[in-house]
Amino acid sequence: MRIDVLTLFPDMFAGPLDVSIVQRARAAGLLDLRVHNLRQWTHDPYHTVDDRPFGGGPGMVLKPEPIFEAVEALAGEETRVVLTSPAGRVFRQAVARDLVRQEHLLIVCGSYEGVDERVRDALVDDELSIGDYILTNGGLPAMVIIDAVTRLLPGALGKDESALDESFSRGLLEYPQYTRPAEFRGLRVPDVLLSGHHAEIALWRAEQARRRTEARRPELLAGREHDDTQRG
Ligand code: JCQ
Repeated sequence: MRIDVLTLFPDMFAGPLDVSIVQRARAAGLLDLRVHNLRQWTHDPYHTVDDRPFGGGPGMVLKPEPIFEAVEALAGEETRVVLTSPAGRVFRQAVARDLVRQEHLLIVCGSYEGVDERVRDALVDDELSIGDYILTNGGLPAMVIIDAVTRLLPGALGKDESALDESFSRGLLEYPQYTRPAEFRGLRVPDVLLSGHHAEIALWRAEQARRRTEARRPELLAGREHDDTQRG
């Protein structure tokens, strides 16, 4: 899969995508990631990317011309163009599963300044939010999307990682996990996990996951009755 990113802050992308599973996927040729500075598609001496909003008001707006030129240079017939913004539909695991099917993603990083609406109208296939808060720019949302999508690429996870993933992807929060020692500073691991009774352990974990989900994210349980995508 190829992912291009269009950003005003390409330096942000060094680090998070150079480690762990994403780096391994890049090294293995599963992910071809290319980060581009939007200013590369300006033609004036100041490399202007924004301007004042028509109709007045505070702040600046990202100009359409550099974004149009960049998208036209980078996108092909099969490219899905994504804009990151708090006004988008919420990026969830189901959206990651959908995006990973694409041959090519082009992620346009929005900015707190806002983006000329003609970018949305003419270029953007999908406007995505990673949650209800305002960030300074779309770099972090882009990295979140890239991380979540990359680990779904066939071959990106090792055998153990994939197995773990399946057991956690049933629409519930995780059950509690413990490792050695069985007692640490007087805090004991639940007896059932030390018992060796696999059926009992599975039951205990299912119950813990359900209780924890009920307490912290009840809307996940409510949604599940009508949604068989998370159980298969
Ligand atoms: C993305 N959740 C928060 C901020 C406007 C028009 O585009 C904008 C983009 C941003 C940066 O992204 C976010 C965000 N998901 O703040 C304002």
